[in-house]
Amino acid sequence: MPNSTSKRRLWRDVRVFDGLRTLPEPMAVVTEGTRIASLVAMRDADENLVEGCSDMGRGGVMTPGLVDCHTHLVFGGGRADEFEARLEGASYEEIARRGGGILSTVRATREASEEELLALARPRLEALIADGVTTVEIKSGYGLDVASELKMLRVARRLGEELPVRVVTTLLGAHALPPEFKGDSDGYIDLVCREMVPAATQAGLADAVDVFCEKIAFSVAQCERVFVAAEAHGLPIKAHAEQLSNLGGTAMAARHGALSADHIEYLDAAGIAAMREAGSVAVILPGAFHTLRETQQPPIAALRKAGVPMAVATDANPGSSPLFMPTLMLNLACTLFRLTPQEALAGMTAHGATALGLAGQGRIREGAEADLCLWNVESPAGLAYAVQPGRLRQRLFQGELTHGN
Ligand code: DI6
Ligand code: FE
Repeated sequence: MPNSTSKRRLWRDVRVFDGLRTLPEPMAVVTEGTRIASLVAMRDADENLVEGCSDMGRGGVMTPGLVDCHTHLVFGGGRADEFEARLEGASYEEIARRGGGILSTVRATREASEEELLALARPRLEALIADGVTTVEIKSGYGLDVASELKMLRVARRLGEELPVRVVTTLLGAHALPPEFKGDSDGYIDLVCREMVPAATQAGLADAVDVFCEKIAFSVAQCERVFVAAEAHGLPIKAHAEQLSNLGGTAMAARHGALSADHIEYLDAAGIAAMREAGSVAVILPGAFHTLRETQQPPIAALRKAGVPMAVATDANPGSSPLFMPTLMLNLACTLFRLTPQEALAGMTAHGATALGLAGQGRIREGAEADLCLWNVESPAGLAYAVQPGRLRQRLFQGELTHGN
């Protein structure tokens, strides 16, 4: 009997979306241990390939495991009251200015214990996993003091230890101004730079550092100070930028070599040029656009023309995107922003991985990690076309079957 690390599995006659494009012919795919061992056209599959493989069946659409590169999955409390207030006409910014919004989640998150936050986040992450996610980024940003930010990051790390998914953590200390620093946002940025970034680094809890560059959050100059601190600690950076207005945060982040700029509805030509120059990924978040009933579209056609890779993510969070379904984001990215289904899928596989500093992952090719999904859909475009939970037939994480049989 081969042991589990050398076990060979064979899928026949699958349509493969390889992370960048749909392969033209039906394929045979073999995994061995934690890797993809072979990827060959069905008509070239011979006896040698099949030798010693367990038969995983035929048909279906295979994609890399989905990569959700932007989430805020760890939080306490809920914001249904804010949802209702927005439906009655209050704006996201007004609610934030009167101490609701992100700050209401901060209150609930500070009060919750690490165990409570873990118990709350676990089913959210299980929902993403059931919809095909094998890599997820999770941000802090609802603690806004050193102890509470570290508590959130520890929860994110524990989720990755307890569930079959790769978790990448991001310190988002500069998400909002906590009430105890009212009137002293520079003082809070001092705390982020001098205490939070060093503490998260020393504890090994942050894989990257993020900021919210916006009028209701932090200025370009303040965000730049956070990036300088991150660089001093060897951490990559990214930004929530140009979501509600154009401040130029994206161009500044790109000058610092940002992995990504996220939201970017208000991004201008100079920002796009800076991203192209830096090789930053544009992270498109249609769930927040939909939830906030925004009207300013991200500059998709210009990003496409400039060759800036576009990722698509859930932004799953209690305020602006309480939507915990990655394949819904594929649909919204196409319907709201006119991405092609292939672009949306690449955005949640290969380009999502690049946005996390994992360039080369989120692909199906020989030698790649066997993080795979097999779907009951007519074609790869079918994943974006219909919104229908339960289409995941099989899921492999690091070569292990975690869903289906
Ligand atoms: N932009 C977002 O979409 C999330 N954070 C941010 O800076 C929303 C966070 C929230 O409303 O709780
Ligand atoms: Fe976000």
